[in-house]
Amino acid sequence: MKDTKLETRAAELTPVKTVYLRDYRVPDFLFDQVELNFDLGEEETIVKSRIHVRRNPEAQTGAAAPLVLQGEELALEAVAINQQQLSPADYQVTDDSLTLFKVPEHFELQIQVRIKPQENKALSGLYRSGEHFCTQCESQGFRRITYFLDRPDVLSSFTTTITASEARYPILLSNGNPVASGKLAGGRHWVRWEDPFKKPGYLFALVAGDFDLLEDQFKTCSGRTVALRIYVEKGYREQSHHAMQAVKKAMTWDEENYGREYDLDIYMLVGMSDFNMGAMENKGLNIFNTKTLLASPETATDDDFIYVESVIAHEYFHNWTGNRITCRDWFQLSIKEGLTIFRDQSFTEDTTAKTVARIRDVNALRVRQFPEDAGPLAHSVRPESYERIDNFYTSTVYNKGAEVARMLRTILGAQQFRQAMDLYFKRYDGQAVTIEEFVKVMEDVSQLDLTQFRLWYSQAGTPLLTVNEAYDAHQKTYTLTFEQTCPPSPGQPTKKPMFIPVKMGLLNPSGQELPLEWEGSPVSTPVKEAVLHIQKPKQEVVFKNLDVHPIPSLLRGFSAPIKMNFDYSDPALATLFQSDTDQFNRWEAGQKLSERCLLRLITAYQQKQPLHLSDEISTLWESALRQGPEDKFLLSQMLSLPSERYLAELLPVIDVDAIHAAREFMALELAKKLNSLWLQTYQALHDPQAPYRYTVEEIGQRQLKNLSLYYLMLLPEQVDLGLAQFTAALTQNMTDTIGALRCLNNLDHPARQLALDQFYTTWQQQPLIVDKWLALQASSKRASTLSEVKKLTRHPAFDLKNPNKVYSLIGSFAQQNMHRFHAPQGEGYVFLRECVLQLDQFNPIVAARMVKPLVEWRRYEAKRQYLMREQLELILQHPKLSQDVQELVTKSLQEE
Ligand code: B3K
Ligand code: ZN
Repeated sequence: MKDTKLETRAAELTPVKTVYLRDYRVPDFLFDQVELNFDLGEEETIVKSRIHVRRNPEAQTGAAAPLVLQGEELALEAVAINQQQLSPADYQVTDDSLTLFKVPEHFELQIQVRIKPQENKALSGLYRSGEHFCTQCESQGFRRITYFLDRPDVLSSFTTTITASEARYPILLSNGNPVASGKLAGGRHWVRWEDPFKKPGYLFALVAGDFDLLEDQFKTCSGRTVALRIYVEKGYREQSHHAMQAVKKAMTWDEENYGREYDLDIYMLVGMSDFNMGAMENKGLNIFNTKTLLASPETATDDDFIYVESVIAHEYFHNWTGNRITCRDWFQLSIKEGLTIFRDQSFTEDTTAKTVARIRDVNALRVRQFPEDAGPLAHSVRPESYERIDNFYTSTVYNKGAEVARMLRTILGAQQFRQAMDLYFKRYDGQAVTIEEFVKVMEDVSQLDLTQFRLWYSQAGTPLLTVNEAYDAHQKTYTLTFEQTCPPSPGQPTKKPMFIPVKMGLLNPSGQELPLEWEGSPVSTPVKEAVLHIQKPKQEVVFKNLDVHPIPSLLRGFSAPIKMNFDYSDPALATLFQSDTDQFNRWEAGQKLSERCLLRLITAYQQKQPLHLSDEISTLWESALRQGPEDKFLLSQMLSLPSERYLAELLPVIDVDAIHAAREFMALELAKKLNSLWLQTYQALHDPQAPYRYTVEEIGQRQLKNLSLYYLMLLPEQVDLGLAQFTAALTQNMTDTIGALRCLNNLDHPARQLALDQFYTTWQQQPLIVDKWLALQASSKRASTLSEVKKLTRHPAFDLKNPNKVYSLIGSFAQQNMHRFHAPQGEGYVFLRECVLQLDQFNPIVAARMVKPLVEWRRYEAKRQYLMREQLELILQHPKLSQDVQELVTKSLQEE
């Protein structure tokens, strides 16, 4: 179907320039040294820059090519070359550039601009957060500070001088080390910072204000002492101790696991309340959204504690994978993001609970990345083109990118992978590189041909691997046949077969591992676990000397980011659930069994049949609860049902009502069938007097306890139990407070409002806790949720200008609460469209993130498709639409 209306509208919109990977050219000029001077004022800020420029000897343009700098929202005051002021005839200024027509081979360029950080609500460039100044320059924020070659392959050393009122901004920070400071007339002062490491503009940072400071130090493996400083808003020092522990843990881990030592004498972390993303790895001066930095037992849950630790590790790890070695262009983003996510995931696996960490990462991949890879915005880990790079900080670039790095480790083995990483750091330190160069070190070290493996970077879509078995009792052979396909994605109608590493083992019917011997095995002696290299569209592997028909344990630890089909019998899954030595696959087998029950319930619901759950699962769960793994953290994962969003992925057409009804029914049945066991577990683990301690053991206990409470509170008689836990924990232990409030929140019972009110009254001064309060109400299963969310947008605690508030209220509703967001008459969609358009007027990055739930409209039934599409078209008709939102909406409406 040709959509002329859409085409007409697209023609009316601001023309968007598509950037292609194939158009990459080296920069025409290089900036060796950059001196910046900021004069911070209450109305406006003056930025002066002095840059040593030279023509790039490798430039593909001629010696007469002009110097074209990027710049947005800047008031140009003066430009000089070698101290000679230029006249307006010598240059041209547009909305997004400054072109200097005639420039020498080498010269000093001076520019002066005026900017208005106070009016910057896009939170990109230099802006205000409360009483502080702060920056966010990745990817293209530096051009909102001054005219610059704002691209990651132009690396310069920076000296930054900041001048401001001493009373209002006693602390003035930038990258590197402080080298000089002084006082000026009129109560002003200045500080100069020098960063000895060359960096692109996107890693520049400036922070100014009054802060609380937490200090510590770290002795590196070579014996140097690094000063650690955490700056937080006044009154939050006590909530930053966990972050300090995390920094030291991350620094040690990177030394031990990758041989990476910190390179500056100071490492600074700053918490900001207004921040579009989670955090930013600016050289030596990482800036964090407060939600990824602050945590104390009474204010943060176990999950928050783990999350804070992982984000701190992530930003720290960027110092080597991102800063010392950065990306050549934004298409290579995964070279720093995918790799660094893989590193922070490994850190969390090593420092908390290995299997649980893996389960959580796989769950996130399945519910976020898989739908993205199957939808209208699908792109490869290294995209071929973009309109707005901000739209490519995606789950594909980050999380699938991390899986690709993980597969390389699986294929090479831990030892060779480490050697390859060592070579990567040695070969490319101080450079801006490509994904190709990363793969090359893997090849050089392993001597493997990774040509086919490279498809993981260039081919979008989630491969589907169908596995069939045949046991020959006479020959004692067991044959597995692997067949792979990959669905088409935009711009990629046909796909090539991928290199899929399948880690696996075989169990006998009583759950013991069998020795593996097969033709083509790289080792001659039998092993218990193997990594098969699946590379052909159809491939057979024949295992020998097997006396019994084995149960295969496939794709252990989720060894490749794919979907896999194998027709297990229910008893085979039960055996894997009980006995597999791969803990991840134990969990996976249990999920598969639950998934089967849920799919049957969904069909029954759709056919208006009565819902029924057999005793199979509850029997299995009962024995797990009685004698399952000692690890309670893992057990709590094994006794959790697949999420609604996960189930949605399994259906050809998403039926939100059936999914919700089936899952609620099954949870309630499990609550009833195992009622006394849940209570027993709860009572055994609940001690309201016990102080909070952040240990893996105790996190596991709290998780299992709160899961038991969740099942118990599905039954009306247990309201008091939750209320009692809530009241006892309210000022002491946020994990238990939320554990109880999350359950109360779904009830049509006066206790709900009572608890929510008490929660707000107690914590209204703490913005991050108010965010929890908003998020909870937005994710309530109750029918009135949408009207409550609308009401909350007018609550004094809500602020559309603060991204955390937006993500908590609107994001939780539209992204987490499938059932209520997809209300049958489309009221949720109208609400989201209104929010997106309001947001888009001042913060396009956040607006574009919020529009995503509408983008996958094709996955729903005809009526919802129509209603969602209607809102997307209305968005497109708005007279002032950002390119960020425009790109996503247009792509989502394009013909398949
Ligand atoms: N590199 C930043 C993300 C910046 C996003 C720009 N739109 C945070 C991170 O991944 O560590
Ligand atoms: Zn990152």
